[in-house]
Amino acid sequence: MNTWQRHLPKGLEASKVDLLAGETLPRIWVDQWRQHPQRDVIYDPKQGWVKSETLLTQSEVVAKRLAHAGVGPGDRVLLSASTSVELVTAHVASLRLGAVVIPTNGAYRSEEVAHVVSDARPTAAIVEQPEWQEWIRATDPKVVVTSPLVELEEGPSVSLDEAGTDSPALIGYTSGTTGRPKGAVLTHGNLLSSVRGLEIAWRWTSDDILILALPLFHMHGLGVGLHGSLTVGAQVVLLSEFDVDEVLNSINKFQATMFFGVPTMYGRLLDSENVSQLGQLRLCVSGSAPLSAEVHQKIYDATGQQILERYGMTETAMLVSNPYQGERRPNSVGFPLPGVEVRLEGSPAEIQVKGPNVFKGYWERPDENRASFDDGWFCTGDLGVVDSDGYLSISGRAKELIISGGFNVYPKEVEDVVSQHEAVQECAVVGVPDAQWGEAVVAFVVADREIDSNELKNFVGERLAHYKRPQQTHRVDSLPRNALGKVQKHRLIEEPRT
Ligand code: MLC
Ligand code: AMP
Repeated sequence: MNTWQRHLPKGLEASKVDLLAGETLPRIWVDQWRQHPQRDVIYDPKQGWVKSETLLTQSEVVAKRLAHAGVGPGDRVLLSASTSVELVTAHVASLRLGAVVIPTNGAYRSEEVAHVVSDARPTAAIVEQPEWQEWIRATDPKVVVTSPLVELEEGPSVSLDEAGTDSPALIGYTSGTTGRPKGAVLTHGNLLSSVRGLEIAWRWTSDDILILALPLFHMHGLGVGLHGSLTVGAQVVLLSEFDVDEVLNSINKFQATMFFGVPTMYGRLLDSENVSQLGQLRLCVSGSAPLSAEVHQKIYDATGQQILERYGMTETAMLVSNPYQGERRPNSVGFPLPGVEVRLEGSPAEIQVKGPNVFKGYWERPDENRASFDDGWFCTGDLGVVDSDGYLSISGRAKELIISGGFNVYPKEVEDVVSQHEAVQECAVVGVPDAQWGEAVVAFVVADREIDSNELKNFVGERLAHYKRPQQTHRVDSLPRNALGKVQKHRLIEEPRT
């Protein structure tokens, strides 16, 4: 047994558990719903509790409509809407059809949407915002565009739940050095094995009730919160957005047992006089960005709750977690989850991973795929250290990435937009430590004239999602470069400015 997994309960060591039992998520969900048709599964903010039998029949209806509109196994379906049971139903229906879901952040602007559409070539798009319908049709008039209610004509019965473990299930767009987001293709097996690993590690059972205020278009809310709850047969209370009072009131109202959040959420919860409500939960998980030791301690002092920090990625789903039983160490992400192998390679040491949860590659990006794997190990771009007790800490990043409030911002993508500003000659975008967001996006510009922070914020906000806007803009005479002409971003951050 891998010593890194010694915190698993006896008999549940990874080697003894089939992480792919049940083969695909939708098959497992449908089996459970058939067995317990009257069970309340999802609490929807507008409709209240929704039963298994409703999810079963509604997902079949939506699947028939999508199939009639031309969606078949392997076809892509772009999905973007605020949290609701309709969104969940559309997601489940697409997966049951064997289609590949592209969960997409509703904050994206037209160019970001157009990029995803032209790159992934979806057959259908289920989107909430009216302007998205225009943006998608303008990019590709062939795409069938509909609202989250999927009010399309219903066709005859179709084969459902036939996708296999290796069939693609999800494409998660994530950016990189090129600045143009690329799609990480995750199979049913990738998603299932990750959830099974969490089930074991976090003792997740059908008795659990999760308060879910994370958006359902990223791995944390979708691949962990929603998929995990549905797979273990637990209940999930969906909140349409993150609101401190609503989260804390919901804990009591629903007798909840779990809450998952990003560090910014825990920081905001701490400001409430009712934060002690968190103490009633059996498990609070933090991930997607580093949780400061200070917030970890303050939450413990105020609630008695020791937050369990874990580490994951779009490309790999969940990788490493602090133990459920045992010390949950601040500034550490803990031990590899069942089935996950981790190695530290090079100097400074990069975290590289293998396992049934790790994706096979990016959508139609052979060059990036070659560069992302080292002898079968996926190179995360995160730097790590392991202490003498085997706890892994993320010590930095080899990749250029800013994480603001749990959302990823790739400097290159923002730089490409800032450079389009008529007064900007050159620019560099960096992340600086920020009490609320963890890191804040800051732009340094060489410009013909003074550019005020709001001007650049608005300029970028018209072209990119709101969280990618630079919070501050600094005008500089020149950008510091090394002998090879590469911008030395660390010097921009370190040098004092007026
Ligand atoms: C909102 N704003 C942000 C922001 N979120 N700015 C920077 N970074 C962010 N993340 C801005 C808004 O544009 C607005 O600007 C102002 O903040 C106030 O907005 P708000 O209404 O208070 O924000 P709110 O909607 O409450 O959003 C905060 C948040 C949200 C923390 C709830 O950012 C969020 O849901 N984060 C979670 C992201 C997530 O799910 N990550 C998982 C990735 S998966 P203005 O100028 O208009 O005032 C992954 C893998 C893994 O990473 O391991 O999990
Ligand atoms: P994403 O591409 O949105 O899936 O973001 C994945 C990245 O988030 C990882 O590569 C890490 O850099 C970061 N991340 C996730 N969880 C943690 C954590 N607990 N601590 C620090 N960074 C994290």
